[in-house]
Amino acid sequence: MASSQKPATEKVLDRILSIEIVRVTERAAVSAARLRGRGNEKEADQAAVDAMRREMNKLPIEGTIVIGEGERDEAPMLFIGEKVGKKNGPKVDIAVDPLEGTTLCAKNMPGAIATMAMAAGGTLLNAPDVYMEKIAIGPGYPQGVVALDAPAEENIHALAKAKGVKPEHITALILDRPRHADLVAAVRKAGASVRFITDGDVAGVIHTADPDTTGIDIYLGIGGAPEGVLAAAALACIGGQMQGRLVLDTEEKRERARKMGIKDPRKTYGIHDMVQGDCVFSATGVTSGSMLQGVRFKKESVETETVVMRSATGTVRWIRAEHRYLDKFKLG
Ligand code: VTB
Repeated sequence: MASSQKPATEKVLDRILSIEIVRVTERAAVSAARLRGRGNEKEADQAAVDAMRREMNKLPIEGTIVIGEGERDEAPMLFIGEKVGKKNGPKVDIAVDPLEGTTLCAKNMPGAIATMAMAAGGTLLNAPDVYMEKIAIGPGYPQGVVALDAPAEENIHALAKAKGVKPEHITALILDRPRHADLVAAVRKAGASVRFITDGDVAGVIHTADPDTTGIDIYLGIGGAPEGVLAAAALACIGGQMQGRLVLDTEEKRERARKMGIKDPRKTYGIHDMVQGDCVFSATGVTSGSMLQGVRFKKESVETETVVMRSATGTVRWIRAEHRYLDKFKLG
């Protein structure tokens, strides 16, 4: 579609938000980074939430949190349904993970990020905080070359064939969890290599977009649904394929999903089922990882690194910021 034909919301989203959103994840990352390595996941998360909310409320948007820190009564801030922004701009849906990898931050291990995505109002999947089965690969493959419901061996072989390599040259990224024992065995049986992560599957999925740099060809396994929607927003910007399915294995979870408008609890979501409209995605490093450098506190400045992406153009910007007027990071 030519840009002149795009709906008004898209243009407004494009114009104001791709830099504004960077400020939001930068602030959250700096606040969390102050609490790196202190062993207190909750406190670090709360600091990121508070900072993110403060910044978000300065944006000229009429925002609704659709992926947040929990459902209303259990989360004091950035809960699902919370309205954010100055309420003088476009209606947008917002997905946040103010501190993705709270454990990584509390232990000062690689890969904690502050992340969010914003899309035209009513276009992001409203998912409860449950698990999601996920499969993702980068751009450049025929549509449907891998599938969530295909056996792992079949997916590895199909991917290897499409890439023009032997399965030995395929690497799968998987969360290191006991629930993945069979999956890991199947991937290895197919001849592929497994790289584990302890947390952080938003970045994990994004790694598939650039296998030459990351060494990751495919992401497989069960992680958080909120992280799944955020990862889908990133892939909506940079390309690739992803499928996800909510794990709604109890009546209570199915009821929560129903209340959010999910009619088919077994639905397989593609990227554009999770992110239907124009979107922007931003992530700032908290601790240094394979995707982003963490926050650096220097004597007179604070350095952050952020990746920000826009689906309208597929532009990916890496923003290394040196912040000198540090008052902005103070509370209040
Ligand atoms: C993943 C990972 C997150 O949760 O989504 C994971 O990306 C899934 O939950 O960083 P379990 O830890 O229960 O397996 C995190 O580890 C934390 O939100």
